[in-house]
Amino acid sequence: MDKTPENDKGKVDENSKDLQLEQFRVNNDGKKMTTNQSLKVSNDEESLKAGVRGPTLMEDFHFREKITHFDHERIPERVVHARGYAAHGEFELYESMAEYTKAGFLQKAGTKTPVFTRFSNVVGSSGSPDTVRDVRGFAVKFYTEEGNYDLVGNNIPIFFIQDALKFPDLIHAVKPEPHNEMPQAASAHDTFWDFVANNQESAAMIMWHMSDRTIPKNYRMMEGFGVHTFRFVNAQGLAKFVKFHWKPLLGVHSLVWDEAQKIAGKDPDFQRRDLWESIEAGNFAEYELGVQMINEADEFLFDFDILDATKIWPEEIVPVKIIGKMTLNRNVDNVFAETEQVAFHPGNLVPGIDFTNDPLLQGRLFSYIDTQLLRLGGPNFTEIPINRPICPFHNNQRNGFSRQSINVGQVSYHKNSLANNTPSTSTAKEGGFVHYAQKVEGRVIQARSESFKDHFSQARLFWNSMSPPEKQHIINAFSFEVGKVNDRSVRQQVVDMFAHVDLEMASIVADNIGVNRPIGSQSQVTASSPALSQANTRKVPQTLRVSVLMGNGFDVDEVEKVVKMLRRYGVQFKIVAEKFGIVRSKDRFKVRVNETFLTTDPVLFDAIYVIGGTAENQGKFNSDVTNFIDETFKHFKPIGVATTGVPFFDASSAKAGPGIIFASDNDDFDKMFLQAITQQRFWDRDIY
Ligand code: HDE
Repeated sequence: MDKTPENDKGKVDENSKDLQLEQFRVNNDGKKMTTNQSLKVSNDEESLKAGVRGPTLMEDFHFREKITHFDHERIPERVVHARGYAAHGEFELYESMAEYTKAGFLQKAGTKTPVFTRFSNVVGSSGSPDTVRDVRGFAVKFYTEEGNYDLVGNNIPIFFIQDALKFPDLIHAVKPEPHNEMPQAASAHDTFWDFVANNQESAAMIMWHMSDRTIPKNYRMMEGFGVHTFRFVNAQGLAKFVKFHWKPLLGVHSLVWDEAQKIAGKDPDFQRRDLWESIEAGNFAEYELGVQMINEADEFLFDFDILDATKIWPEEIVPVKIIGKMTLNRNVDNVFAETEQVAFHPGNLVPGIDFTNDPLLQGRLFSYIDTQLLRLGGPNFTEIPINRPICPFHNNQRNGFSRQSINVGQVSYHKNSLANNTPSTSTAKEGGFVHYAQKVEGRVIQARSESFKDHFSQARLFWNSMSPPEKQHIINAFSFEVGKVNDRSVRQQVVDMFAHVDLEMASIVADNIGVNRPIGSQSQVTASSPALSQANTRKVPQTLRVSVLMGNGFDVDEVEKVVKMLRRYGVQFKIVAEKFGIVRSKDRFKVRVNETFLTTDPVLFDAIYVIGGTAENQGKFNSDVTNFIDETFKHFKPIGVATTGVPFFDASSAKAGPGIIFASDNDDFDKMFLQAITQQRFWDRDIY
C-alpha cells in the first residue's frame, strides 16, 4: 500500500517519494533464485534436454520464461531526447509566492518538495555520445501534495519553431538522413541546414545552437528554461504571465569544440558520469529557480510577442526573481525503472499554474501522453513507481495492459448513488483544478499572427550580447556545421539567411565554406543583453578537476602545499602516472596513482599540474606529459608548472602567458594556480 499523505504521514516532505519507492525496491543479496512464479530454480546453466547431447525440450519452463523475458526487455526509445540521465533531489522554496500563485508547494518559505530531474540530448539515439553539439533537455518532476507538476524544459530559452505542427519536420530534418542513417547525433548535415534556410523562424535558435550553449561542460553547469510562457494564478484568481529559469550555482560553462569531439570518443558517458560521480561524492548539483513575470495588462507592451517561443524576455527588461533552490542529491537505483520509464508531460499542472495560447506549448499538450502510450505500453504508465504521485489518485479509469491497482467496489462511473457519488469532484477551494478563464475570441483560421513574424531582431540581440571569443566560436561552429553540407545551394542559402543577423559574420563563414559572400542587409538592432553571455557567469573552483602529472623524484613540500589548497577549495584531483601503484618523492615519500596515461586523457580534466619526474620508460613518459600540456594549452585551460615540471613545459609547444602559472621563485603559486583554475579558460592565449 502507498505511504501517502492521506494514509500515512499526513504531510509531504522531501523524503516522501523515496519512502514510496522503497516499497518497490527488490534486493537479491543473499536470496535464493526463483522463477517469476517464485519456484526455486535448481539449474540456471543447462537447459532441459533429451539426453546430454540431445535437443532442448519445450517443457523447460524456466528456459522459456528466462528467454522470453529477455526477448522483451527493450521498449521504444524516446523519439526525441532518447539519450538522457536523471537523479532524485528536492526543491526548497526561499520565499512565499502566494501573492502570485496558489500552487501549494510555492506557499511557505522552507517547504521542501521531492523532485526527479532528467537531462537529455535531443537528437542522438540512446547510445550516442554525451558531448555532441545539441540542445539539452532539462525536465523536472515535482512530487507535490497536490499531484505531480512537470516543468519540461531545455537548456536554451527559446525554440526552433513557433507552431507544434512543424515539430515532426524539424526532427525529421535533424535526425540521421533516412536514406543512409547518417550522421548520428549531429546537426551538421544537409537536411538540417536545408530546413533552417527554408524555415527562417529558426534564426534566433540557430544562433544559440551555434554558440557554446550546445556543448555544455556538464549538466551541473548549465541553465534550464521552461521556454514557454505559462501563467501564475493566485487565490484571488488574478493571473500573471510567467517564464521559468533554472540557474546553476556553479555558473554556466562549456566545452570547446575540439575537446567535445575528443571526449565523445574518450568517454561517451562524460556528462552522465559527471552527474553520477558528483552525487556519489556529495557534490550535489544545485540550481536556483527564477521566474520572470509580466502583468496581463502589459501583454502588448513589448517589441516581441510574449507568446512566441522563439523569443526571450530579456532579463534586463523583465528581471528574474529567484524563488527557491533544487538540489539533486541521490542517484537512481535502476536506470531502466526510473530514468527510462519516467514520463514527463508539460500538461501535468497543479492549481496556480496554467497554460497560455503559445501555439508551441498547445501542441506539446497532446504529444507527450501520446508518445508515452506507445513507449510504456498502454494507459497505466502513471502506476509505474517513478511516475506515481505521492498523494493517492482516485477516479473511474479502469483496466488496460498491466493494470496494477485493484480497484475495489461495484461502481466505476460518475455520477452514481451506489457509492455516494464518490469519488467526488472538488471545488477550487477544496483544491480542484479550475482552468483559467481567459477570454478567447477570433475566427477559426490556419495562420500565424503578424506579431510572430520578426525572426531576426532577437537573433541580432543574441549576437550583440556575445563576447569576442563567443562570437569567434559561433563563426567556427557555422563554418564546421555548414561546411559539412554537401549541397552548394543550401550552403549559400544559409549564408544569405544569416547575413540578416550580421553581414560580417556571414561573410567570414561564406569565405570559410567556399560560397559567395552574401549581399543583403543586417538587422538594425543595437541592443544587447549581458545576461546571455557566458563571459559574465559565476566562476567557482569547487568540483573542478585537475590532473596531477607525476613521476618519481618530486618535491614533497612544494606539492603538499598545492594539494592542500586544492582540497580546501573542493577542487578534485587525480594523480596520473606511467603505471598504477605508487610514485615516490626525492625523500621516498609515497603517493598512490589514480590513473595512467593510458586510462585517462587531458580532455577529461579542467586543468593540469605538471610535476614531471623520472619513470621506467622515460622517453614515453616525457612524450605523454608534453601531450597533456599541448592539449590543455590548446583548449585554453590552466596549467600549473612545479619547479620539477619546467623541462617538460619547455619541451612542449605551449607558450608562457595567460593561465600558465610557474612555481619557480613564486611563493604565491598555490593561490595563483587556484585563481587560474577558477577562471577555467584563457581565451587570449596565443594558440597558433
Ligand atoms: Fe518535447 N517531446 N516536444 N520539447 N521534450 C518529448 O515526449 C514535443 C519541446 C522536451 O527527459 C517527447 O516522452 C513536441 C520544447 C524534453 O523524458 C515528445 C514539441 C521543449 C523532453 C515531445 C516539443 C521540449 C521532451 C519524446 C513541439 C522545451 C524529454 C519522449 C511543440 C521546452 C523529457 C517523450 C524526458 C520529450 C514532443 C518541443 C522539451 C515526442 C510535439 C519546446 C526535455 O512527446
